[in-house]
Amino acid sequence: MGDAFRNQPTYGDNPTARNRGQPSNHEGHYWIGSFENRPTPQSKPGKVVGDRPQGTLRSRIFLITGPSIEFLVGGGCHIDTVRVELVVADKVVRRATGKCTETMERKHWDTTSFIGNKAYVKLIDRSSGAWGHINFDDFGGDIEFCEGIWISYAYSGALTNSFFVMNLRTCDLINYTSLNVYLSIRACSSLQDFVF
Ligand SMILES: [Ca+2]
Repeated sequence: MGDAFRNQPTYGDNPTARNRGQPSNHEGHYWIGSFENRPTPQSKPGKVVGDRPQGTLRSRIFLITGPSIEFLVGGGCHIDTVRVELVVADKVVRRATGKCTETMERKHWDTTSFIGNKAYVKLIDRSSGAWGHINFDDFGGDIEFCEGIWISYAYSGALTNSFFVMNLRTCDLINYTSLNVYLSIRACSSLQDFVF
């Protein structure tokens, strides 16, 4: 939503490309920075969109599988307007922001009480003022994103065909056929048995 993340992700250490003196400290080739404007290696190094654009960006749904998730965060330091959120059951349960430097630092969140829950991460940029941007990268830890899921067979006295569609955004079962079937499905990478 909004414009702040329209040109993301950003390629390479774009702050250093404009001699900012605050290296991004990103992992790999790309990261997210709502000040930056270098979406491809071919884009001109050092270009920015600046602090003016605002917007939000949310991840796909994932399953929290353990006590810790981690990421790199940088950019602004005003948590009321620029931040990273962890959302579980429609509630914001963790928040983090930067330290008013482009250089990202590693942050850990204790997710012990959310193990087994579906969640997503939301990036917020609701500032057009100084340090009105958020940097984010290398999200990981005890999470598993939903991957393609499906069903292969059903049993209701006799082997029958069954079918369903997994909504990969919500991990929810959104359609199926057959009644009284025993379905063995793989949801969010966790093998689970469902009886309908
Ligand atoms: Ca902004």
